[in-house]
Amino acid sequence: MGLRLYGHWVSQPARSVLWLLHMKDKAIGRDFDFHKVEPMKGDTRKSSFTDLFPTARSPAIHEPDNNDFKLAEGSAILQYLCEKNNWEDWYPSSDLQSRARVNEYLSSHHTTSRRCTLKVFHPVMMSIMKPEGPAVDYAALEAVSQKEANRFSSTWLQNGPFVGGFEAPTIADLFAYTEFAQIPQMDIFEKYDDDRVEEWLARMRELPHHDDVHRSLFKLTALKRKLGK
Ligand SMILES: N[C@@H](CCC(=O)N[C@@H](CS)C(=O)NCC(=O)O)C(=O)O
Repeated sequence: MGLRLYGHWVSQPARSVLWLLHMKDKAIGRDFDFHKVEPMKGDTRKSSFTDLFPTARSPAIHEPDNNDFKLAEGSAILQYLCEKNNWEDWYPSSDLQSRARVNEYLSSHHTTSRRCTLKVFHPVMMSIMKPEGPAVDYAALEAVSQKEANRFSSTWLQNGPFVGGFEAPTIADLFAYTEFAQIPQMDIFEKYDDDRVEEWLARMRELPHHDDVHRSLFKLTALKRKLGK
């Protein structure tokens, strides 16, 4: 088996990678091995993981038959898979500047859109895992999310239907979507104030395999409802 992917379906960057693989008709067990790691249970800090991936973060890939190649970081993995397989529909190469525009988003993602997970998703996740803990301040989480979405809209959705002004989605959209979409998907609030963000989310939901790759998140939302969180 050529490719091993380490990750978890609730992880945003792992979902983005899994979504791309599914849309390229790559199936678990046939085209790649999926190794489930649970960061919340400390799996990414175990030596069995860090010996392979010193960054101690999933998603990560390993190609034992390809110079024993190992790579972490969701955006680097998306770029690598597209370049390796010539998936130019997801990572445009028609001109240098288009690809640079996608790279620009991917670089900015970690200090912008990723806040949706670090500042919003994580506290909600903790409240599900430790239901006896302090109540979540949903109004504060909504304020953070709306601010981040407004910034995303004015920076990336100004010039066209997809991130960076493209007419079709790229790996930048796959990477951004899992951050912004999870918040309404988890009932943290109903919708974004910014219409461009809502329209973009709706376009992305139409992509093949959307529901397949989000199934674990839907289950988590069902658990959150059951706990009254
Ligand atoms: N910059 C990384 C972030 C990856 C990341 O935050 N992974 C989480 C799971 S979603 C993780 O492995 N956390 C382990 C830990 O914090 O110990 C990427 O985009 O792939």
